[in-house]
Amino acid sequence: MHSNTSLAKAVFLLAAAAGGPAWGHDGPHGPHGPVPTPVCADLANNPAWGLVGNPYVTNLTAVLVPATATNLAHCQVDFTDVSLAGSGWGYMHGQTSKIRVRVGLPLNTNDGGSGGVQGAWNGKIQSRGNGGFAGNVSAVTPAVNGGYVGTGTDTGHNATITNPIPNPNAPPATVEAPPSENGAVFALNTDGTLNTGRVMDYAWRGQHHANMWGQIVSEAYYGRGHTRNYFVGCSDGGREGHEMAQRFGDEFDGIVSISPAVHWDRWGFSAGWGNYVANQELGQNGLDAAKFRDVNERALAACDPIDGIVDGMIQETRLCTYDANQAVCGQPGASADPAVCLSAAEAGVVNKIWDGPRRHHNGKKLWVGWERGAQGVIGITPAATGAPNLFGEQINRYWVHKDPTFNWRSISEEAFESEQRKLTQLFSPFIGSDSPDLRTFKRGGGKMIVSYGNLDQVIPPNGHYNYMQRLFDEMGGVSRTQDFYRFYVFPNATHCGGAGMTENVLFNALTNWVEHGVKPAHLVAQVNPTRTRKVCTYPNTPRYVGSGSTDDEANFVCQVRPSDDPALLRKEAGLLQGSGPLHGDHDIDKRRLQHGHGGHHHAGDD
Ligand SMILES: [Ca+2]
Repeated sequence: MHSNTSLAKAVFLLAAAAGGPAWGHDGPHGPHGPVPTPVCADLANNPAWGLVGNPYVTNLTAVLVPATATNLAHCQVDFTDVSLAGSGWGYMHGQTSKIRVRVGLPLNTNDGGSGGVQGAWNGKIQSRGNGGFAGNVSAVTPAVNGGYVGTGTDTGHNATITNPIPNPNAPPATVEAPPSENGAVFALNTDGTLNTGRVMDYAWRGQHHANMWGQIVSEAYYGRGHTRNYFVGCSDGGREGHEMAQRFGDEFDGIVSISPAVHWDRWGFSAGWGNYVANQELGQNGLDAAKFRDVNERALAACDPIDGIVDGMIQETRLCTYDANQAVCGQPGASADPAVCLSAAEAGVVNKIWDGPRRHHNGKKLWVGWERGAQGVIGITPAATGAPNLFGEQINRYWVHKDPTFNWRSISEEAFESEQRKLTQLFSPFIGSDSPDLRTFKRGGGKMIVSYGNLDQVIPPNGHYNYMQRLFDEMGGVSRTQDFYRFYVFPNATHCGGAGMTENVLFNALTNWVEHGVKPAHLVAQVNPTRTRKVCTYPNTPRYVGSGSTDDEANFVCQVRPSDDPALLRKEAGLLQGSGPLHGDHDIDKRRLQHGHGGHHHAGDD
């Protein structure tokens, strides 16, 4: 027993004597009667609280984390979820899930918490998403500091397990081989087969389990259920948020999804298109990052006035059609510096990067390109090595070719399309995360706020306009979609932030909507210390009223539009679509997780 236990009991008995609430949780019995809630350490010591002795839980710890300069004190519960086992769930024979879960709990009254509905708790849960290939337990303190129970997870693989081997096709100089779980290799078994169990844990099960555990553990710790269930994530976490809405829509009240990596099977590989083009047309060293930076600066400057305001920002980057040939050495608009102006071949490559991959036989768009003006686009650096976009290249190397030393340079521009198609065919059912069927989520009252920065340098934001049209089609039109799902494009913002695209702005709008019924007509971005801007609900657009400072959002109105600009949508027509999500949720529910039985069966039963 923890040394604080008797004190906690005394505190509770005093509260009960003073007419404090009786929570009715059927906890352990002490010498002086029922004890409704534990202290933190009890969660890992006493079977009465449901974690100790649960066969699905291993490596269990529960510790009080003291306050720091930036974080509030909280109870941190860590364990590994081994609830799923065997080939029926996609693992190797004899293998189980190994989803590391962290639940961060604002202190309950026993542990000295106050100010909330029980201790320091606001009664709500906020699950926190991952980035990239996950593999590290996402931090819970941003949730806890706001009074929320926070959950985090590594989504079922551990990125600190590495096994680097020399790469005969450098760069990169080394690659990871099984049993490494770092990067995309976590899904490759030591026998060279694909571990679809680990893929599904990464794709949706890991985050879903973390959220369910958050509900289970908070009920034990506070002796009462949660009032609201939220999910917040950026990048891969934004994709996870879409998976939660698509697969477990009735379980969530609200989701913030920033720069979401939906169409994961398409954007990830196609974002590296520029590397394949540069490799073929410019050779080993590819396109110099300094040249790419310069031409993007020229594009930004050229297109800045399109929106009527010269302010260093392009409101609608899709309207920018700047041609990189204007930046070819000797052209009037080019840099005088021979180190950064472009050759004709380089200009051709830059135009292809902005355009995106096209179908070989008819020239139609395969996937979207990068927005003009976006700096630091992944993979276009450094010239000395011509390193590929490792994200998309890894997917292809480990998951499609299942070969750690597969040479990405063997893929020609012409072959790119078939590589992309293969990838989508194999993995869109697992991780496309782009089902537009959000009926369950909408019916349950769920609300979703989604954002992109129009200068995103990691995921080309243009792909989400395609998802929005599919969502409008599926969910009954623009206004019926806006009833529960609102999309905001922040000008000048980059991946996961910048130019006033902050989690706070988005999450405050979400809770105001969920808890007070206030639909956000627009958001307000603090673009820089002296500039605010309205960010309108897609497809509405901001219009300057014609007087007053253009640095004050009050001088803009959101123009209501029945649809996005048809001419812009036509330019992206015919993008490659996946085959939709794998049928069924392929998961167990909260009761089975909580009671530690029922998980060891074959997929198809679910
Ligand atoms: Ca402008």
